[in-house]
Amino acid sequence: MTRTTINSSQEAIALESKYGAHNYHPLPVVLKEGSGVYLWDVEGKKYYDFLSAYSAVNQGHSHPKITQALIDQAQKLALTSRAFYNDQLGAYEQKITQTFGFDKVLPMNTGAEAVETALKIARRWGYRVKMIPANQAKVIVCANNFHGRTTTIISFSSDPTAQKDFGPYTEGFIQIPYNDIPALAQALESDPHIAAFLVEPIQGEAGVFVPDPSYLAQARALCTKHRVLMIADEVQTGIARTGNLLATCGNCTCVEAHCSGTPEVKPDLLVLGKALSGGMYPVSAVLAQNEVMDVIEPGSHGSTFGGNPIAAAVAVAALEVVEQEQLALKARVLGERFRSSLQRYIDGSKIVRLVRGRGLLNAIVINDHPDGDTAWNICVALSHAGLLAKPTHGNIIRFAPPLVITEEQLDECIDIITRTLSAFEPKS
Ligand code: IF1
Repeated sequence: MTRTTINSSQEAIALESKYGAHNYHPLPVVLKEGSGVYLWDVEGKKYYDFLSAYSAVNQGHSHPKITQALIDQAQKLALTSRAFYNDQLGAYEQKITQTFGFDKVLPMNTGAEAVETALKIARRWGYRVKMIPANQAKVIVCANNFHGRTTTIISFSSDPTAQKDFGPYTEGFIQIPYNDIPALAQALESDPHIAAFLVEPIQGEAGVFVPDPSYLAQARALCTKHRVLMIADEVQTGIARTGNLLATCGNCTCVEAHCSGTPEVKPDLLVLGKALSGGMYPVSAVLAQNEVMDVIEPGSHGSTFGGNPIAAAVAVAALEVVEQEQLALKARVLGERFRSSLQRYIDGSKIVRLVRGRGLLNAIVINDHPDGDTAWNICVALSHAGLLAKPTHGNIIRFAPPLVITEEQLDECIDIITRTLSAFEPKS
């Protein structure tokens, strides 16, 4: 059978519609090439990428250093399974544990796998260290969370679209409101069998909800007080996206002298993914200190591709790019520029309610019903103007460019965004 070549966007869309599961509703843009902050579609139209594959491409599309690491390793040795050692994994494990300040890492592939891994480690720690009775371990989660799409993870989702008709659901989860310390305190006091608290430092999918400045530190203190493991899901907020190496930032060996992180917030389990590989390859990780990670013994967890030589080589290069190009500092400075520029527009706008975020993870809330289509129509108009973004929920548009964006490119994008928004303002 001959290999099909795509000659138009319409052809590509038709093939996906016919042969692909309809588990997404993409914007009608068919991308063919990417470099840095730019993407090109099949017809050669150029775009600024303001989604970064949901913060996986922090280092920019096809970063030369990361791409070269992939090519070099792929031409030597791609996969051995963990039945044997390989010459890349140990160096990567040393790099990532020293970068983020933990004793050990368990390498996986997708973010959801890493979240599942963290839940398994927390439960087993609960039984073997905290001495919770068998099968009684509970994990506290937040409403409006997003941690992936596996059956266990959607079991504690509050999004019907993600959860409905996928039952029966995994038990052992207590859901509390996000950014609500009294609710966390009450949940911790209500049940002696709680093993962990799973939290996103910023709720990305929910609409880039940034919690109160003291939330994570207070949650950390409560978890310590009740001997409950704090699991930070930094799959989307990690790797410099929010203006620090981590949004929790606890005691990592951040190279940024201007780190404004809150050092006292060091989770017991740190979950990373997405930009850990710069978007080049599925790489995720769970990091912990020995007294937690050592509940895992040979045969108790793993995956075919977890810790493979390509993932290891690519992740080392991706972390080096973050350090060498000071992407956390860039995200912090340019994020402040973005929000202050957008705020000046919002002060005179009738269709944009607010802008919020940290670093270069930001969102605007459109003055429309959550089920309205204004945000979608704005994103279609933005694509016509050469900028790609996508609504999260209904009336919220997330803006998350690669962190390698320059100040002048950002200013051009702010101009595109504000000009496009103004076309949707009611005619006074
Ligand atoms: C989709 C959302 C974002 C994540 C956090 C774990 C995972 C994700 C905080 C799982 C993944 C992705 C999944 C992707 C779209 C995107 C997403 F819209 F789904 F919710 F970013 F907000 N923790 N987020 O954000 O990582 O298994 O995907 O590698 O499923 O549509 P994964």
